[in-house]
Amino acid sequence: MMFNRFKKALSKATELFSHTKGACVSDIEEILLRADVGAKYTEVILKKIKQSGDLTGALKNEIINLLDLPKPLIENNKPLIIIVSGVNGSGKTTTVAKLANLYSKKEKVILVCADTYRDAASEQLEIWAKRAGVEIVASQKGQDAAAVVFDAISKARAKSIDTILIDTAGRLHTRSDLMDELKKIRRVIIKLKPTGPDLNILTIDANLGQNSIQQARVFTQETGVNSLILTKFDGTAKGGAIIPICNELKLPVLYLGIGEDIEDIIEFDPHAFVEALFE
Ligand SMILES: Nc1nc2c(ncn2[C@@H]2O[C@H](COP(=O)(O)OP(=O)(O)OP(=O)(O)O)[C@@H](O)[C@H]2O)c(=O)[nH]1
Ligand SMILES: [Mg+2]
Repeated sequence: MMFNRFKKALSKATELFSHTKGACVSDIEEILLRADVGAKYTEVILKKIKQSGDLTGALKNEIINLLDLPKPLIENNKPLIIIVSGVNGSGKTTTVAKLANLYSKKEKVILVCADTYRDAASEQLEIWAKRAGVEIVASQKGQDAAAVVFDAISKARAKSIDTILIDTAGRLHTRSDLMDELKKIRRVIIKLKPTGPDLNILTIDANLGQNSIQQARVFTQETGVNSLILTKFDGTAKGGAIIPICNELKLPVLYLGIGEDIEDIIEFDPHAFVEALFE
């Protein structure tokens, strides 16, 4: 079931990788480059597999190795705090909604609207919250986002919430005032929970491929991002960029967004991913 959903969502990338069967090294090189694996990691992979008698098998193993990065350790120190940031339109709101829906099957979750820039950001999140059947801490446009987060965490503690999911406003990594806002939100979280946000997730639109690395690096360095979710994976042929993205940033991919609906998210597992890719 999970495998089939994976296969369907990866169909564009799979189309490319299915041609690796029986291919020679130079064919594989072309496929990797077309999938946006990039020159550096294509070379790394080819070097490793060149001498192998089973090129496809070696290729699969090498890709798994490159994607298998350690996930953040989560201590059982409730409430779990998850914050999602990223550039405009990268899929933050859809992603927090999907996570709320997923986690609420097992625990008590609240959504927090710390996007105080966009018109009707709270209303948009409210609609998702209803679909997921979870509560929301709303906010007003122009409010201090860090103050919203402070209140939300205090409220969540009073209500013994298990997991707090914080949606933030879209921002370009070059806008230092907006990056400062994210830093302030993080400081507020650390004040209430000294270990900081348990998951500090950056959403990346998979269609950007390798172009996303520079902006992701700035988010990571400035705001302590500790994991990634690649969104819109369903529509991209550049899926191979997942290799340079997580290796350059040294960050694990936790989930893939594979559609616009609330259920369209899949936990990332390098083995299942590679099996689906080569189907
Ligand atoms: N196909 C597809 N579309 C997605 C996915 N995730 C989000 N989208 C679409 O991408 C668009 C932007 O999604 P949002 O969740 O609003 O993005 P955002 O990062 O919150 O946007 P801002 O708050 O404006 O920065 C919407 O049209 C979503 O339906 C995905 O995994 N697959
Ligand atoms: Mg949003």
